[in-house]
Formats: sequence, structure tokens, C-alpha cells
Amino acid sequence: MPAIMHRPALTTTAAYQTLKHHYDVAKNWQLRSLFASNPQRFFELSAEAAGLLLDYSKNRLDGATMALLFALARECGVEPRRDAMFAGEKINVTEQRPALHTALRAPRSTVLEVDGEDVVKDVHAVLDRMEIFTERIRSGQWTGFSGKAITDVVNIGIGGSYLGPKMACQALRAFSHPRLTMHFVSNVDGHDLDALLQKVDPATTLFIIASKTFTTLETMMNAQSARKWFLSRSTAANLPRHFVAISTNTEGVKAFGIDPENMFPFWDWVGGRYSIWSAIGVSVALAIGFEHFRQFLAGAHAMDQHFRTAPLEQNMPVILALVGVWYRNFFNSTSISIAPYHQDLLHFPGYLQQLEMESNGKQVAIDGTPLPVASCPVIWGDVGTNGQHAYFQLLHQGTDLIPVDFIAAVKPNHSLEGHHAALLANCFAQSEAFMRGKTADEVRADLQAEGMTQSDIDALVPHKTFPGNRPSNTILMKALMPATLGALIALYEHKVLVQGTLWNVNSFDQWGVELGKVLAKTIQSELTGAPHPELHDSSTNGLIARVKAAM
Ligand code: G6Q
Repeated sequence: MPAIMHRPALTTTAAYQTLKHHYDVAKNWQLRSLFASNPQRFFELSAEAAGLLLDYSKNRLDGATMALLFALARECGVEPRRDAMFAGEKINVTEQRPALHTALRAPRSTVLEVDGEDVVKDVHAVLDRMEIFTERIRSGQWTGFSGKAITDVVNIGIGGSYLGPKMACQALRAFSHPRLTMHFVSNVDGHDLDALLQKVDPATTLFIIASKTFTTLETMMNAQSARKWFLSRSTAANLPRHFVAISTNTEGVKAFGIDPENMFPFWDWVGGRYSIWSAIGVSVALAIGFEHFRQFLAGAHAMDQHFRTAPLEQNMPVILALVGVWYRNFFNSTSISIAPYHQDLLHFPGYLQQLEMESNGKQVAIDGTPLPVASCPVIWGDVGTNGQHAYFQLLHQGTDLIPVDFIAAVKPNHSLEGHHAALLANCFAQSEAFMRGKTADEVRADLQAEGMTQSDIDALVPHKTFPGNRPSNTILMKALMPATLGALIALYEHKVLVQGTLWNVNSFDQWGVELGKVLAKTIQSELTGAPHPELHDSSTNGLIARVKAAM
């Protein structure tokens, strides 16, 4: 194991102790009163960067709270850790790797050496190859075996090799090539691939096998089945026109039968959930074109520059992270709901779920000692307004405090009249209602105005009262464009780093995922071969036996 930077646990810092006392008072604050007593609140508690506005004024805090949280960030070493990440230090200590997703969007002129290699030069060499390849497909110059242009692109990958490309292709739908339909197959459940293969034509379909390791069971099985399907409809000589790979494992790609000429590499210092900016983004570049893909990278780079240089007090990722820690470690809230009021951000909550929970869902500190405080909350959500007609009830009147991140664009990417004003009105009305609530007196007055009897009013008031004081952030962008999407993702990536630093966890390993990759192997062989009941409990044995009996 490498040398590990020792630093005090969060709970032993002076700022944390002061915050605890501050919380004893702040927990009783009412957002309504905070707004009433300070007309400048929105201006004081909002930040702008890289085309995004973060309004964090609807949170149960004030300037003094933020000052203490910034002190906490300083005491926990957020700035040196941020700088270590950008410099390519091996901050992923359990795997002895840097975490250099920021190098993937660094301009060509940047020089950043890791183990004697200029990684930015390598990054741009791959980007240039991606550009040539994607332009050939998009222009129709690259054809399938019958001479027709490619119409369908199937990304076969899972986890970090799937969630980002799927999310970004959907988010940037407005920019997509009219001839190309993007598909994503991830699940080892054959229903996933089977449903897709029923709709596509082998002569005009391109398969992208996206796997950092090129060993992941789900992806390899889907890739083999897709290859078999293709070979039963064409010939091996035609494979190169229809199968390309994205991986760090050249040998694995060759063994699968894909020519390394048709492989786009990336590097072990790119974590799966941080890999959308690398060759893993090929499907995104195919969909939106390379100029837009470069704008996507540039948007993320703009957020990187902001994160790197802005004082903590104006630093958007730092603020977002600290507000999250305030609720997680002082209010003990266990989840955050992500509410994009933009249909094209449909997959964004799922993307953040992996980014945050896989990065900071840890129980030990970097030095292996148990954490003294709770780490990553559960991240979940769905697009607005759909969520309003489902689980928002619990957010308004349930017994848990669940902060919400609202995300919206000022301008839509469509021209349908009236829809966007209705959407934004709902978004702002929800955050206002969470903040204000509705008092018993207000409910009573409404019911009296309706002419209801006193006894009916008394019975209804508790049900129609909203406690309010429920916190939220609102992130507003001009429009959902490649650059703003890049900045938005980078904002949350850096939030993860800041929170990981406060909790003192390694945000860049994922041993729980690795475990999943080996767990099923024994049972899979028992389902198709001899059972080994001595290896399992009665429940697992019972389930295996039930399946075998029916096979
Ligand atoms: C991401 C994780 C995980 C990974 C998948 C796919 O950070 O490590 O989600 O991306 O398990 O792995 P491969 O790309 O190696 O197939």
C-alpha cells in the first residue's frame, strides 16, 4: 500500500465542533423568516459559473453557517486534495492511480505528465481518431456490408460504460444526427439484447463494445451474442465494418476478434463513472457530431477552471458539496432527490446515482479506519413534473427531511408554445412550496372562504397543513446545450471530490462493484452444472433447486 495522507477525522476538526453548536440553534430556523428578514438572500446565497446559476438560498442556513462550512472545508484540506487531483497525483490510493478525468477535457496546449508521459497529448491523439471515425459514420462514408450507410448504433456496456453515454445522448437529443438511432444494451438479462436485435438490420448496424476491462461478464456475454447474431446473417470478413471496441485492454479486444485498428483506447486513470469524456463517449460524439462533443468537453473544462481557481466562498462545486454535508451530517438526512425539470435529462438522476453513491458510498476512511460520520446519502429522483404526481407527496408532508436539487433550463430545445413556461412555473412553485409550506391558519382561512363548516374545517386542517422549511437548490442553465451539460456533470463530479475529502474516503475505488463481478460465477456454474449445496444457505439452495427443477 502506498503512503497515506493522514488528516484529522471530520468530527475532530474545530470547525465541526463549532458547527455542532451552530446547528443546535440553526435547526430551529424557519426558511420563511430567513427570507422575510433578508431581502438580499437570493443575491447573497447564489453562485454562477460556466453558464450555470446555483441558487442555494432556499436552504436552512445563513452566511454564518456557510462561513463555518468553508472553514470546515479548509480544515479538511479540500484545496490541497483538489490540487493533487488536477496535478495527477495518485489520489486513488487503493488502486495506486491518479483520477484524471479533468485531463480528458484539458485543451490541447496543456502539458500534464504522469509517470513520464504527457497524458494530454495521448488524450488528444485519441480524440482526433474519434473525430475521423465519427465523421465517417455520420457522413455515410463508412458503410455496412451491403454498401448502405449505418443507421443504428448499439453501445454494449454497463455501469460507467453505459450510464454516461445513455444519459448524454438523451440529454443532447436536440443535436442528434437524423439518420442515426442510438441504442444501449447493458443488462445480462437476454431480454435486453433480444428486444433490440428484433428491431435492427445487421447491414446497417454498428456495435460498439464499451468496456474498460473487456472482461465484464454482462458486456462480454452481450457482445458474444451480438457477434453470433451478426455472423448468422453475414460473414466474418464483414465484422470490422460492424464491430468496434472502446477499452484499455488491447489483448482482450484482439481475442474477441476486433482489429485494434477499430479500437479506441483510454487509460486506467479514468474511472468508469468518470469516463464519459474519454473514448467511452464515442456514441455521444456519433450522435451529436464532433464539434458539439468538443463543446461538451469545453463546458466541463470551464467548470474545472472555476473549481480550481475560484475562492471557496464562490466555488460552486464546493458550495453544493458543503450544503449536502450540512444536511447529511448535522440534520441526518439520508437521501437527496434530483429533480430535473427537463425531459431530456431523464437519465440524469440515474447517472448521478452511480457517480455519487459508487464514489462516496464508503464506510472506511482512506487509512482504513471506520468513518466517524455518515457518508454518501441515497441519490434518487425523476424528471419534473412527473415526480410531482408521484412521490412529491412524501417530500412535502412525509416524516423525512429530503433536500431536493431542482435543475432547469431557461430556454427549451423545442418550439411548442406554452409548455416551457408551464414547466418552469411548476419547478419554481414546488421549491417555493417546499420552503414556505402552508400554515394551519392559512388552511383554515382557505376553508372558511369555501364556506365549510367549523367541524369539517377542524378535521381537515391537520391534513392540509404543510410544514414547509424543506430545503432545495435550484440549478439554472440558459439552455441544455453540449457545453452546459458538460459543466453540469463536472459540477457534480467535483461535488463528489469535495464531499469525499470531507468524509476522508477514497472516492475513486469501488470494491463493492468488483465483488459483484465475482459473486455470481459459482451459482452460474451450479445452475448449468452440478450443485454445491455445501456452499450456500437453505434459501439460496432452495432457489437454485427450484430453477433446476423447472429447466
Ligand atoms: C464505474 C465502475 C463500474 C464499471 C462497470 C463496467 O466506475 O467501475 O460501473 O464502469 O462495471 O466495467 P467495464 O467498463 O470494465 O466493463
